[in-house]
Amino acid sequence: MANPFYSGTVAVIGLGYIGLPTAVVLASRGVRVIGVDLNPVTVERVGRGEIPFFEPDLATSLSGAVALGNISATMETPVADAYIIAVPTPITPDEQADMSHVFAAAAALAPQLRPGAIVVLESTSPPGTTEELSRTLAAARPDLTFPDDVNDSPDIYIAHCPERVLPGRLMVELVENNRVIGGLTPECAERAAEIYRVFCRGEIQLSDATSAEMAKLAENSYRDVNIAYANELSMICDKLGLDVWEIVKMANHHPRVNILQPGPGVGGHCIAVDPWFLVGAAPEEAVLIRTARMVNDGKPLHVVQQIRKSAGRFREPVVACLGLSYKANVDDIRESPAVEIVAALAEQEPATTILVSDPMLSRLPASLASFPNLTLVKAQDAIAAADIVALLVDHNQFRTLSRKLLEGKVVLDTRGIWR
Ligand code: SAJ
Repeated sequence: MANPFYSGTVAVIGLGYIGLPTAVVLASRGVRVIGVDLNPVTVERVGRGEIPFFEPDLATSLSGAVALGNISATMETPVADAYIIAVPTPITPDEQADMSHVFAAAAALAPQLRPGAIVVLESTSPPGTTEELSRTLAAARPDLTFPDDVNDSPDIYIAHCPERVLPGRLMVELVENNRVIGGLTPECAERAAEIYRVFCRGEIQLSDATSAEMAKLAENSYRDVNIAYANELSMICDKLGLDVWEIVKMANHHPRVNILQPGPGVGGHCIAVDPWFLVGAAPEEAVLIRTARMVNDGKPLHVVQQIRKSAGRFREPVVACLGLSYKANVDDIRESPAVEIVAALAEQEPATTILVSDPMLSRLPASLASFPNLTLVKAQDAIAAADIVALLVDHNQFRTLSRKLLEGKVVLDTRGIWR
């Protein structure tokens, strides 16, 4: 049955962590969705109704949408009534926003645009990107009119709708979270909102595109700065021989204090990346944001030093490193501090045996596979053989491990779950 709120066809460009769940949630509500991805394996798997990565509830929703016949996948950008661009926006090695995927998607969709189409950019982007996207599309299609100061009823409508969903809770948060939709004109925001009203039960706030871009960056930078504060406290406490977890717990009893949890560093494709877009947009002003990034980026090295210090007392040390993903209960290793720690340790301590365990992963990531002193094993086996146990990710399986296994071991619990 077609959706009563939106009857058009939506092409979702990029079938990754955000694009695929968005495509699925639209399709399962009766919208005809065409998923587009450059990766033939992803296209083939999605077409068959198989998820290319793990996310709770995604598999059942995808197979339901495929069974309804509402979702298909292709490598070619099709003609559609609406386009949602959800491609990666990483940073370059010198921390500049890499917008090449967004503009490659724009180049592929430009020839397909028909009057009345809506283009929504979901990818997290530096302020001004949606305006630039519009100018790029306008240059490619001089036969069409685009939204600008003089044209408030253009052929093409363009908006930015940043995603806000938390990996691990994507399918719930996609539906329940509030959203910001920033249009290049108010009419653009309203047109884009028609699509999101299909599945979003949260409040939809309408704004302009650059403010929406900025709001998203402000959210993730807020989180990064607050985690940096917790991480800095943990390094101060290490130096002073204090238990940071106890300190944070006590401090959080104050009615206006809510310190986040220290960890081995900040990973993932969002919080470890997006604040750099603000630093790039205003390098002289973004002092706190840049410093927070550096504190969080420095934390894995601090953990490596702690492990090496403990290893110094053993002749042939065996270290168990528990967890590789960037956070608990996901299989995503992008920007993972745990991977960085394990790689640095393997490189700096070639005589140390490193046993790695992660219940979310069936094999070592490519960046770790070539170290001769590193093996992926079950957690119990890693702990049993280890002198030192470094807990890097707070997966549920590690929380429930018997503490008896840890007796007689040097334990470095970077997540504070075994206290
Ligand atoms: N972390 C800590 N201590 C904490 C909380 C998190 O060390 O107290 C670490 C995690 O272990 C992880 C990193 O920070 O390495 C980020 O994890 P996260 O769960 O805080 O966030 P992400 O990156 O999974 O998702 C974030 C979310 N943004 C905010 O919470 C402001 C999500 O809503 C966004 O949609 C997502 O970024 C994104 O795609 O931008």
